[in-house]
Amino acid sequence: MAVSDHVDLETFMAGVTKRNPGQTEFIQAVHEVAQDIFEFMEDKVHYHEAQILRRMAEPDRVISFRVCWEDDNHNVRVQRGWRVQNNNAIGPYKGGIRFHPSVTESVLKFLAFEQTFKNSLTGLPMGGGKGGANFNPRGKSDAEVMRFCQSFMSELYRHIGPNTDVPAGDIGVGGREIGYMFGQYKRLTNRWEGVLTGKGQEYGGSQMRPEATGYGAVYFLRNMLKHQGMDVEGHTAVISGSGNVATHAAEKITQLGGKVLTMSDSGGFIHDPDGMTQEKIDWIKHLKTVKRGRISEYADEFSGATYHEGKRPWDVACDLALPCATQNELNEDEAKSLVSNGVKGVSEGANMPTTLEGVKVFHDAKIMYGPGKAANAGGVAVSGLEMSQNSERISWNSERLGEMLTDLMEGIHEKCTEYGEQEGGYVDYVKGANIAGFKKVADAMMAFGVV
Ligand code: NDP
Ligand code: 2IT
Repeated sequence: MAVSDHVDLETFMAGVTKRNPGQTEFIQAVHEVAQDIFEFMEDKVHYHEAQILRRMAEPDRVISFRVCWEDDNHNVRVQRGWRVQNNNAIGPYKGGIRFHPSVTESVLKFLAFEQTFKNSLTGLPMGGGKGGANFNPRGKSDAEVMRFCQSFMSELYRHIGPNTDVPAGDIGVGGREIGYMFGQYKRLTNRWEGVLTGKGQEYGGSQMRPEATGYGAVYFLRNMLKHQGMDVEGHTAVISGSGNVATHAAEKITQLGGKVLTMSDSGGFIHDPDGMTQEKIDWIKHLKTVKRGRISEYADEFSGATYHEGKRPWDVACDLALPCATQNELNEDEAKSLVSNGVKGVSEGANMPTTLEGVKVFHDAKIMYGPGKAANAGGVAVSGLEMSQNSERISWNSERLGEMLTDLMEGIHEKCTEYGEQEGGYVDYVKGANIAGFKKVADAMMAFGVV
């Protein structure tokens, strides 16, 4: 069959849209990848004939289940849980679990699809998966969260395993939830094994895992800046979110001599023109993980800081922007605002935080733009290292893991430039990440034949 006989991008996307009605986030994520892969596959008939991209955009399986639990007032509550096992060509399914009221099958399918490319980029043997539930941890007691996690794991445990599928944290799932879920898995199976990552240090967790995503996103930004002869030092940064990824990104920017001006949550953002210090960042970590408070409280605590209710931080002038909260939190107008205020580099700690239109604005303006699947891969990379340590029954120290994380992020940056460097030196990191991530998984799938 001649190459021209194969479906084009438009026909391919029409099929994806038809087969996944209403799943806007999933369709968006596939579209962003397909644009680059169709160009890359133009002269590669074998990928077309094997329908490789179509197969990658069809999860191996989607498991959906009921999660019942009892709240503190003895009301029976019912949530929906999922695990999307997207692709295990290059290793066991691997990816986080998200507890948030906005979780739908579409959201988890997009995340599992993205994870497949991200995990491939790390160079470690991990396939792509994602799970979660439409459970809202906000305002719940520890006991309620524990009962929910136990009920969630009572179904999930039969679908996962250290060589099958290894979940971790994501939005609404941190050390506390991983602890409850690991405890339930162990109780149900009578096996201690590395079935989850992001575990506590006392029971097989890895040093540097809590820091890895945020630090990694800053290392990726530093690599992009270095490639153009620049550095983080002396630059201002606007960060969204105030969870695991955002606080560790803020910490690393600050350590490298940058000045963090903002943080946010779903209620609004705080602007601190004096910039953050380690002390202020530690205060936010405590606020969010122990007190479980709101970012608005920052403006009451630190003079000079202001709170902007219901707003996102992208109109604040800055050199660097790090969206670290959630998907589609930075749109076309906000991207334009960043560009007109002189932003130099954007590194995504979150998954797909910038809309397709926003990404186009950055590319047209030739802004250094690191997409989540490359920039935030440090988290899952250190999860991969946690799996290795669990299998070998050893623990590496944080110094060694810190070096490994730095090297892994440098390796990902190199892969992106290999496939993304344009004439004149501008790097299209989206294209680079998509093609490099795709190639490894595609070639593994080719080796397996039609399965
Ligand atoms: P956390 O739960 O620790 O923090 C999430 C933060 O984002 C909170 O500040 C939360 O505010 C905010 N947020 C969540 N949903 C929304 C929303 N709909 N609108 C506005 N703000 C929102 O999660 P993480 O820091 O772990 O995750 C943040 C992002 O990073 C996600 O996109 C995740 O997929 C991605 N990521 C995480 C990795 C990890 O290792 N944890 C690895 C790679 C990517 P509020 O408290 O108001 O809900
Ligand atoms: O989006 C992500 O990469 C994560 N939430 C981390 C996944 C993991 O398995 O560590």
